[in-house]
Amino acid sequence: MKVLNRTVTLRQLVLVAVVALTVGVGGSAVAATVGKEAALALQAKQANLGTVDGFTYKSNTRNILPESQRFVQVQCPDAKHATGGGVFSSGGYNESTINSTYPIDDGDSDLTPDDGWGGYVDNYIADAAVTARAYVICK
Ligand SMILES: [Ca+2]
Ligand SMILES: [Ca+2]
Repeated sequence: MKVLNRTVTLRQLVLVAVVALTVGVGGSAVAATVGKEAALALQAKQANLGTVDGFTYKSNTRNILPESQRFVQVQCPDAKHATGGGVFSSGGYNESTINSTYPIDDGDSDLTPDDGWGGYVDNYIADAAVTARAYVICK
């Protein structure tokens, strides 16, 4: 067989195939590790920022992976209701946008969006995550 104007034996082809398979399996292992790290990075980081005059401030932070849109949300403590909130993104000009920000209903007995705050964040960066954070003020 001729490949790139060189005569290649069957044995050489098998060797190339084995190397390619090994690299492929190694690549899958690396991809699995990267996927696991990405999943860990995506885990929510909730923070209670304190209570003043009955108003409780909370935030929740998550990474928005490259070239993707994700929802970030934070819930009020039980028996408290959202009175306001917002969404932050660490991305700069032309790197990220806050697609939306609004009070959410988290599946309690009513349909009133009184349980927290959330929003969609877009990350346009090809090779880096941005940090998104939702804030809620609850009373
Ligand atoms: Ca509700
Ligand atoms: Ca509620």
